[in-house]
Amino acid sequence: MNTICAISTPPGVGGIAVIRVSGDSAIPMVDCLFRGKVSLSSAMPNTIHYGEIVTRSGEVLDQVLCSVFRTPHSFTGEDTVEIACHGSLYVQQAVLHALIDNGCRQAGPGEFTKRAFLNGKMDLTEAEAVADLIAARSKAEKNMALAQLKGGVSSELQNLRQKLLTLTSLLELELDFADHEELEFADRSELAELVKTIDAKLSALISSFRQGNAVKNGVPVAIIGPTNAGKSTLLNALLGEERAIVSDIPGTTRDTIEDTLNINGLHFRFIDTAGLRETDDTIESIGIKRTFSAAEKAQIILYMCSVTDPAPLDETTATRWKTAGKQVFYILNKADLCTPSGESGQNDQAHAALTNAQENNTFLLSAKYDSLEPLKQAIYRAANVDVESPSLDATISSTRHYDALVRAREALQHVRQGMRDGLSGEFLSLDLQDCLSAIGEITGEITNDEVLGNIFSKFCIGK
Ligand SMILES: Nc1nc2c(ncn2[C@@H]2O[C@H](COP(=O)(O)OP(=O)(O)OP(=O)(O)O)[C@@H](O)[C@H]2O)c(=O)[nH]1
Ligand SMILES: [Mg+2]
Repeated sequence: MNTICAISTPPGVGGIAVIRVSGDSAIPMVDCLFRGKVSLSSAMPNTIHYGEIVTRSGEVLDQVLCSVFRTPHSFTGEDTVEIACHGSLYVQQAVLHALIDNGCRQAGPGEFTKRAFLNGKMDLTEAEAVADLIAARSKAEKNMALAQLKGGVSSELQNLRQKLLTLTSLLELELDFADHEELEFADRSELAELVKTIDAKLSALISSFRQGNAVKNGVPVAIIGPTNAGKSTLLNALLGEERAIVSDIPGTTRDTIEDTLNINGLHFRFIDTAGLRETDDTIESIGIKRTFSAAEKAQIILYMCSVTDPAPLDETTATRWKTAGKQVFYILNKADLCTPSGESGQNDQAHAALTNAQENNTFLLSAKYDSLEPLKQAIYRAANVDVESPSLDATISSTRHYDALVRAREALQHVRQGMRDGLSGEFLSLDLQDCLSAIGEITGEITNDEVLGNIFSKFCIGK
């Protein structure tokens, strides 16, 4: 059964619901159930028609609007009807059943988008962008998915592909004239330049993954420090809710606690952790191990201690985090307990020491009483993602793309090495083919059922 149908709006009651039907018989199948001024079979493409849906047994199910699209000018590239009915659960299900009784098949997850891909309406990166757009929770995610849907990533890859094809054809031309050694179509230094350019492009795409991944999954920010510093208080204040238990008993937080926050249209994952201290308690020790593991995974670390008990971060750890490319902020909490300057030499000294050592990355604040807006803005800047930036247009955010690009670059490295070793064009073009096919996997020029099944099974039904 080639004509598929599904409820495309979210499950549940709503103002309206949309049921999508696509395939060779989509228009006549809906037409059998439709009573309106004109029959849908004679309707012009891209028109909307008011009428009733009536079952074969004569039950009027609803008053609806049917949008009619004809191949190839529809999302799937096939004849399509979208039925907008009232969003009652009964009506939605009854219309769906009436369509199935009429010979339609219930669509699987992502089947409409899969058809759009198979019918050449979009390449695989654009099809994946549809799922990303549906899942977008922040402006940055939306911008990135929309750019990919509009072909931002595809066009970068097409450019690369074109360059690789030029390179391959130059080498192959040389092979054709292998007997005439005096003919040099593929000037080695020009080729080397071209390979260098392609390599730079591949590297740029590969390194955009860090940013793309952060946008898609949320930038991880770990709150770390000694017990009782006020880490859980900070998490709650940032989120504006009592997410973590706060108490003056050291060691209150035993496990990592994670929640998300949108700052300026970018998604952040804040992770509160078990306070650091020497302990014999087995469970607390496990919690502290998790604290270090959260630090390893974080992109930004908020190292927090209290002015009443300053405990600067040890140099070795600070260096390790920074070397790993993490942004570290030092937060001296409970500023409300700071005595006026001069009266409490200990507090002032601690603050001065931290400030001098850590330059602008130190905040003296009260998680309990102060506005955290300056800290939030500093965290946003540290993420180094400009939500409005056009650089998001060609940003890789999918592990599948990243993996294929790394393979493409590896193949290209072999070409570079081969050229340095003076290998013949024959061998070089084998590696070039590997590079081309890795890129072809991303856009879907080279694919198989397993890969497609894997991609589209993650979609929702109705898309
Ligand atoms: N005066 C003052 N007290 C604070 C401030 N922030 C936190 N506290 C208090 O400090 C105590 C410890 O706070 P928590 O947020 O539980 O500290 P924590 O770092 O999560 O502690 P552990 O989970 O044990 O590692 C609580 O009594 C808080 O009310 C602050 O800015 N000013
Ligand atoms: Mg805590």
